[in-house]
Amino acid sequence: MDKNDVITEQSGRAGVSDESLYYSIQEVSEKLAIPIQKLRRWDQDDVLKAQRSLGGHRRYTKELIDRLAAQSISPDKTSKELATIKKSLAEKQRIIQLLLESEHRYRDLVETSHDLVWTTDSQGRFTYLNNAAREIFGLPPRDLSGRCFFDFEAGNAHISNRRFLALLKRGGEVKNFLTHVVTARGEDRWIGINARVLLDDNREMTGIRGTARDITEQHNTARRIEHLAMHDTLTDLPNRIALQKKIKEGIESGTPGAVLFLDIDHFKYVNDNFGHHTGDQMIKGVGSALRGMMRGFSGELFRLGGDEFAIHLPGSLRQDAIRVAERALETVLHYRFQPNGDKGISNLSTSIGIALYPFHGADITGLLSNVDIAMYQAKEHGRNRYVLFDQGSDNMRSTHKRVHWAKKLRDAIDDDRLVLYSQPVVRLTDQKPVHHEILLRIRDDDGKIIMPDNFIEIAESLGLIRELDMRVVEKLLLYMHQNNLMGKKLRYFVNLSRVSISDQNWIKRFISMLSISKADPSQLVFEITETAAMSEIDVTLSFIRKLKDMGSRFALDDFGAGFSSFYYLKRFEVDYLKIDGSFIRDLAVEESNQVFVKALNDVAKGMHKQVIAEWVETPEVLKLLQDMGAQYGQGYLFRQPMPLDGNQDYGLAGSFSTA
Ligand code: G
Ligand code: G
Ligand code: MN
Repeated sequence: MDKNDVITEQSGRAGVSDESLYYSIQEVSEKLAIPIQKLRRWDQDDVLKAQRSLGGHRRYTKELIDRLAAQSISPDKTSKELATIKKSLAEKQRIIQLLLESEHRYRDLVETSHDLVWTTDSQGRFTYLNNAAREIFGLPPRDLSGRCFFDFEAGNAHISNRRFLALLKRGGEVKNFLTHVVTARGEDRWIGINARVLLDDNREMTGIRGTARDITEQHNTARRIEHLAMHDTLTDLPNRIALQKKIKEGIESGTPGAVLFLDIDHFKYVNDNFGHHTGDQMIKGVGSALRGMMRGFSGELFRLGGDEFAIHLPGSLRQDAIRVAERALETVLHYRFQPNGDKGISNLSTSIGIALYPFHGADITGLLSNVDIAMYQAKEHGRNRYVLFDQGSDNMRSTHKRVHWAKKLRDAIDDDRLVLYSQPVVRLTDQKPVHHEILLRIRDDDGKIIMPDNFIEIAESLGLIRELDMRVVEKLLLYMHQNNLMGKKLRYFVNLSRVSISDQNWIKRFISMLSISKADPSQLVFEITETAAMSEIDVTLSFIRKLKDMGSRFALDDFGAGFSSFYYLKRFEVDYLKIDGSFIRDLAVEESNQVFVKALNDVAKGMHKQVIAEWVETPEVLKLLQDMGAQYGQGYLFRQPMPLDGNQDYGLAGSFSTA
């Protein structure tokens, strides 16, 4: 090897540049009387570090080795004592070298770190900062000495900074503390700080040391995601989730507050007649009008979806809430909407419900459902008004019930939780099931079966019965199809509400549904209650005629419960009369009922209508009916209503209990 090879270590430190200044490991071993093996280990362990030649051989500076050799004693005079000295010397050497190296490494790391490394005195004034200070404070480290974090705090960051100091003093250490600073150049920075208190021997605080990192980007991303989750994209107003969060905070704060629900009146009209885009524009417009209005109040506006807005007034009572509601009514009333070039849609109005917490609900669900109810009341009372929730009002209660059921029924329809039950209609002579009546039930969220007397009336008043009736027939047809029951002699009796059969649109849909289904309409018998049929005779008659033309049959349900039925009986052209159960159940003990039922049966026969006696519960009643010559019966004696699906066995053994 050329003795003048110039070698530079990769690290950049000077390597062996002139071989004449170095000893080889053999030479050192001789001079210091230390085995080569040991020298190698010392080198590895940084006890006595060698440099390297181009060929990779260890080289030791002559100067150092000579100095060491001069201090050491020749090998033949080696005593234990001397060995100890040598050892301690080597140890010292090792420590010095380690310190040098680690200091070096440490400096490198600190100076080039993207993280800010800082120390302060006991007053929090910077005593050291690395170069990252430029990024975080916009100033070089030297310009920052003597200053402190608080000099750069942004907005209300001083509040959190006080907390930071308190935490630090209490715990001695703080990790990932988030604070907001403004750089010397005026830029926003979010920084995360780790800090540790420095103590002297007396455990007095001498300063603080720590790191800090610019996390502006992560912070902004997190905030953007949070914003998206908490805001409505159309209006950029906070959304329902945000409202719930705020109300929760309000309730938990222990101070009362108010929540307003605003629902634009007849928004559906705008949407249907001008298109969804225009609808959206209008929502945006109303939203910004309301937002403008809210500048005069200390509260927050939310968009819940569709045409629904909400206002949260933390710390407000009834008076404030009413004032805001009145202003909101005016604002919407005066708002003029101009869909691109079209003439403005004026006369917008809104209905507002108000509820106060904790008075009208101390939990979110209760409170929101009460605001909802108050809003529905405002609609019912003619719109363009506000209604304050009132626990004691009957109106409110009935609205509550309606809102509750409206939701429940819609959910049941959407989730397909309508369950069909069936009860056989038997021939009384031999009690053989010949037909079936379909009876609707709803499976509740928790699996419980809800009986129709809980919901039919409400479904009628909400108009939802139309959907229920339609679904029941659809489900029945599907069942008949899947079980190969189409084209059989079996007839299914289905109850239809007068609300359904007096709606021309519904009739159209119903007939088209029947035609598409390829069902044989003659397998269907529609039951209409006597009273219902009477209330709108013309409508009922036209419906009956249409379906009879298709082959379906009709039954007059609950017959006898109404009046003047005989007179109309002829005109109705129904095929069956179902004698109201209240006359049948006690037939054996109520003689007057026997007379009545006998008369009904005779008249019906004379008119060529078939009679079905409802609620046959005992063998005595059965016997009486047989004696009268009544044809059909239905009742618990034969079988209780059972789920249609588990119904293949038409026998009488009814182990089901449904009532
Ligand atoms: O099923 P019972 O099982 O409790 O029925 C109670 C009432 O509910 C009956 O008067 C019946 O007419 C009505 N009803 C049951 N199912 C339906 C249905 O599918 N549609 C309508 N409109 N009424 C039904
Ligand atoms: O549609 P209509 O109102 O006819 O419905 C018949 C109702 O009578 C259903 O609620 C059904 O569950 C119920 N029912 C059927 N058989 C009997 C019975 O024998 N006794 C009594 N009390 N109710 C019955
Ligand atoms: Mn019925």
